[in-house]
Formats: sequence, structure tokens, C-alpha cells
Amino acid sequence: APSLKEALAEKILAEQERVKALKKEHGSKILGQVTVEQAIGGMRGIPCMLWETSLLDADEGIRFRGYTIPELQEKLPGAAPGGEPLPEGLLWLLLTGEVPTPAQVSSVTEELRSRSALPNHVKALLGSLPAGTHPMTQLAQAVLGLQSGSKFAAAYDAGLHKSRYWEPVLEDSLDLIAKLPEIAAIIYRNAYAGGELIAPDPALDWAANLSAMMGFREHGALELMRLYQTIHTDHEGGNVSAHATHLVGSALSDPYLAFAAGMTGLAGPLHGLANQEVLRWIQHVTREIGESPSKEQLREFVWATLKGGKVVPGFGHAVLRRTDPRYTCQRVFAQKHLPDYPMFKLVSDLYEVVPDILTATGKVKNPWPNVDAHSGVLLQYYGITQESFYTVLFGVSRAMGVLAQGVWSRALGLPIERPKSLTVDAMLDRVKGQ
Ligand code: AMX
Repeated sequence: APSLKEALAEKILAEQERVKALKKEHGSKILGQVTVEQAIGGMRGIPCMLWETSLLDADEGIRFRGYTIPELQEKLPGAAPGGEPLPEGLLWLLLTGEVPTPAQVSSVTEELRSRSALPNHVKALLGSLPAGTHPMTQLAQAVLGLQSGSKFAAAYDAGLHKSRYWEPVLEDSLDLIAKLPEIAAIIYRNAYAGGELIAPDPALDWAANLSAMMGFREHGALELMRLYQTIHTDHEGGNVSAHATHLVGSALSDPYLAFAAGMTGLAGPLHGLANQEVLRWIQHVTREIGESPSKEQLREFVWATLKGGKVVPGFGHAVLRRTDPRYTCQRVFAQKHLPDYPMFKLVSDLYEVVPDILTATGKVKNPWPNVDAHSGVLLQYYGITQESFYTVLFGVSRAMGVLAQGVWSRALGLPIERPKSLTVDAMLDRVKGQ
């Protein structure tokens, strides 16, 4: 059976031809127009990037290589039959476009295990940071700490032909994905367990090992981590973490440099940090009005948040216009594993209360919950209570999506990214007479 690299190599030639033909036959055709509003408004909706690993539909939500989340839960092998998918299987799918067999998934688990050893200087780096350094800042620093081992940077220095860039980029990507669980676990144990580290368990899969090294080994926690790590991997190319990784990678900065940029973007409260913000907001609610507030009390609280000039974290999206299927699958998980948990009840009540209020503001384009509205409550249930850590778990998962695309970006020879900016005067000049 072909290895991951061989299965990928088989796909690359055909896709290179397809992209070449697309450019040659349709290169001057129009994908969309760009308005002044879009240029000022965060480039919303401008179709201007090639991203192969996933595609987001405003109503339906994300598809990974054409598959919805429920389809992946059915098709991707789990740790046990009927269990949540193993993220290693999704990595195979993202890289090759094919649903892997259980044996192929095991081969990825093995491959990652063989690459997982963390250099001592990275452990020392993490140990040297002042207490209270935000876990996302630690994550970005640890990733940069690994950069000295970049095989792509070394191969580039040695003069590698550009047709082969994707090979050391794949090496770096697998090395980095393999090491992230231990990095995350060290950040967690340093911050919340007095620095008492737990060694990796070679009998566990990649996501379960992450949970176990953090100190959480019960069955439900492992299943949650597998699901969590699967659904946060990729959300097409325009979101801040994906786009930042893509942009920096386009300068031929190696995968460590590119991914660190993605992680500093994920650390923003309007993006990945929203999962921390949601938990803090919910805790604020329960502190102020108790664990089982009435819907009327919740409505007042939501309005107070809005009137304070703040966003309601976990709701809204730049592309989605319906409930995020990543939210829905976490809700289904909660219904199965923790139906009576009071915080889940609160999250469910917010689902009923918040959208009407956001709609009533008349300006929020999507009043529905996103992935971050739910994830924290599930983690709380299993004892992972430190919300400032949550975005790290998001980041570990995000590596699979953005690095898989990074391999493809180099395989397809995508150029340095360089959109055009305009001054206000230049915009006025361009729209004159329209
Ligand atoms: N609460 C309050 N106001 C909101 C809101 C929310 N949840 N979502 C959007 N709005 C406001 C915007 O701030 C904006 O107000 P303004 O005109 O006064 O500046 C207005 O509604 C229009 O914004 P939009 O077009 O609907 O959203 P956007 O594409 O500009 O931004 C997002 C999208 C996600 C940043 C925004 O919905 C938001 O801030 N949500 C809360 C934070 C959050 O959950 N982020 C995580 C998203 C998922 C992820 O990346 N992990």
C-alpha cells in the first residue's frame, strides 16, 4: 500500500495539469468584481485565492475535500467502530483528496509518532517564559523555536529545484503536526499543573495522546478531543489563520514561520480566541444571574453586552449565514454525552435567545452561533476548565488544514501573494464618472 507521501505524489501531477489548463483556457475570465465597499470592508466575499483542502458554503457550512462533517463522522475510521473520527484520517483526506482505509490512518498515526520527539531547547524555551504568558503566545514561540530544524529552509539554502519544494514542505508539516500535541500539553501542564509533565503514551492515537499528556484520559475526553481536533482543522482559505499562513508561506518562508503567523492571527478575539471569550462571557453570566437564568434574564444580559459596545462572542460569521455545522456536531456530542450538564442547558438557551436579538440590531449579517459558541462547555465538562488555553487546542487542529494546503501551494507552484492596495484618493480617482 502506498505511504501518505506516495499517495500524495500520485495526485500532484494530475492536479498540476488541471491548474495549468484552468489558467491557460480560462485565465482571463471573471470570478467576481471588487467594489469600494469590499476593499474597505476587509475584502469580504472577493474570490481571489486558490485553496484546495476545503470549501465553505454560506448556508451549508464547511466541506472538507467535498465531505460534510456528518459524512466524515460516518466515513473516517475512529478509534473504535462508531466512534468519533481520528484526525489522522482527515489529514490523509486533506492531503490526498481520498478517504483513507483504517490501515492508512494507522500508518499516519505511526508516521506522526515517529516524528513527535520535541527538542530539549523547545522544552527549555517554554519553561523559561514568565508565568502568565498567554498560552497562544507560548504556542507561537514554541513553533518558532522549532524553526531551526526546518528541512525546507535547509533544502532551499542548498539550492533545491522548485519543482521539488513540496517534498521538504511536507516533511516540515508532518514534523510540526507531530510535535504540536506535546507542545500544547507542556504549555498546559506548565501553566496549570505546576510543570509536572506527562510522557506521551505510544499506545494512543495523536489526539488522544494530546488529551492524555494534558492529564485527561477518560473515554469521553478522548472522544471529544478526536472530534474537536477533526472539526477545527480547516475552514477554507480566507479566515485570518489560514490566510496568514498562506500569505507568509507564499514568500517561501518555511512551514514553521508561516504557521507561527497563522497562530498569532488565531490569537485574536474576533477569530480563534473567541472560544476563550465565550467561556468568560458565560462565566460572567452565571456570576451575575446564576447557573440557571431565565430566558428573559439572558435577553437582558445580551442586550447589555451589545449596549456596552462589545460583541456577543461565539455568534456571527464573515461567510456563514446559518448555524455552523461545527456547532451542531458539538451540540449532538453534548446531547449524547452530557445532556443534563447545566452549562450545556445555558448554551442551548443562548441558541434560542441570541439570534433574535442580533437580528433585531439590524446590522449583524449572521445571527447564528459559530464553532466557538460550544467548544468551551464541552471542555469544561471533562475538567479542562482553563479557558485561556482553549485557543491552543484550536491551533493544534488548524495546523492540519493550513499545512496540508501549504504542501499543495508549493506543489502547484503558487506565486508570492501580492494584492493591490489603494489610497482614498486613488479610490476616488478610480470611481470618478461611474
Ligand atoms: N455580536 C455583536 N455584534 C456583532 C456580532 C456579534 N456576535 N457579529 C457581528 N456584529 C456586528 C459587527 O461588529 C458589525 O458592527 P459595526 O458595523 O458596528 O462594525 C456588524 O455586526 C456587521 O458585521 P458582520 O458583517 O455581520 O460581521 P463581520 O463579517 O464583519 O465579522 C465576526 C464576523 C465573526 C468577526 C463577527 O460576527 C463577530 O465579531 N463575532 C463575535 C466574535 C466571534 O465569535 N468570532 C469567532 C468567529 C469564528 C472563528 O473565527 N473562530
